[in-house]
Amino acid sequence: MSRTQDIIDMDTEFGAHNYHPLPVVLSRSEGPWVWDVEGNRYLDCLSAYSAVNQGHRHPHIVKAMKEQVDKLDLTSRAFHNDIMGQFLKRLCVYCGYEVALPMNTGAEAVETGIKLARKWGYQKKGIPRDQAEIIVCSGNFHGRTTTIVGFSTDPDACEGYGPRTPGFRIINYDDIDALKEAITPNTAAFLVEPVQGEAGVKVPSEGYLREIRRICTENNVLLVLDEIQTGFCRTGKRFCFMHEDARPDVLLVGKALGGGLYPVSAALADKDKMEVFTPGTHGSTFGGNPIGAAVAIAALEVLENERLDERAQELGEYFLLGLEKMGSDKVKEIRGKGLLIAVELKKEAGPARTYLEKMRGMGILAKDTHVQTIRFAPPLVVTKEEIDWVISIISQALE
Ligand code: IF1
Repeated sequence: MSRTQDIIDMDTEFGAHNYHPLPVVLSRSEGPWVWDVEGNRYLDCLSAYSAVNQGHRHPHIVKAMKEQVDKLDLTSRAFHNDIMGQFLKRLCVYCGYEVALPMNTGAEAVETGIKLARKWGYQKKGIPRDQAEIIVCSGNFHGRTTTIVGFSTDPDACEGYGPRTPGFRIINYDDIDALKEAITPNTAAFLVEPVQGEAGVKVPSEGYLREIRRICTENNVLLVLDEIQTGFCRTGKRFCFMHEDARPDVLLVGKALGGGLYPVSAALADKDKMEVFTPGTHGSTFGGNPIGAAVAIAALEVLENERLDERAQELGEYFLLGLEKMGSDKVKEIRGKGLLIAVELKKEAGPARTYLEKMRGMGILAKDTHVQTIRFAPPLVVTKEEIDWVISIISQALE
């Protein structure tokens, strides 16, 4: 039995079977690269779903984490600690908001956005008690809590977890008229992803974000943008909403805020909205903890110092152009924004997973979504030469 198979067997025996990973066992990482237990090297084209935008084990973030570990660990929010404030200030400045509420996972940031929107709806908009509605989109992915999967349209994510939390109304994505029609006097918020990641990197029509911003303002509805996957430079700007000047009332962030080293998430808003939270009305044991705060400060510093927004923009265009030049007859559509890219295969090409297995054999790790689509989202520190190489492998795999 190989070492790889032994480890996979142990995962399979002792772990719940809620995933079906490629049969590769990773044991080391650096920058855009990862290595398996047999010593094979792969270019990571998933970046842990954009949680590793800064590259694996970025030395600046690792250093900050190690220094913090030697000073102060968890204190809880019952007391102040000497680093959370610096983290929140830095995050607010980076994102352009007055206040942030720190949590840990993306789903918790989304739950925070939902609670904020409902409470704002009752206190500020005057929606009658327990009548608040939040509009969401079909094909959404916002996390896996019971409430969040309750407004999912993906059977894998939501089947068997009913009853669904009431108060959500589902409309088509990228459909302005549907939004206008769905708004009622009881609508507190529109919760949406600026690019739908899990739905297969669905990039909405040009002007969509600008238009939803305008409609929400016009109707006194909060725009809550889930930038957990698209944020922190992935799409070529600090945040995807910046492509269309569509600053949301509530911005939800996670993933790359922890630089791949620690789960850190947050909801950001201005004071007039965030003030609906008062002591005891929301929180978490680990949100704002010193280790996470130190990691997040360093993660933000890397994004700024290395201008990863500009880099994602430039390399994203380069990657897309290279894929288009490849001209494979198996490809139905190539789409993306910045370094969040998808190659959708024609039905007759068979499932994407077959090609992913081939690419793995040639040194690239990527992930399919919805059977027919391969997603490419390498760390933003990847080089042009590495992208050239990735394209040559994709091209060979599709032959
Ligand atoms: C899994 C998908 C990606 C997210 C957006 C909130 C969350 C996510 C836009 C929740 C999380 C992850 C979760 C991960 C797979 C992955 C994913 F395929 F499931 F949809 F990235 F595309 N909003 N996405 O993308 O954040 O609570 O996980 O920190 O296996 O569930 P979380």
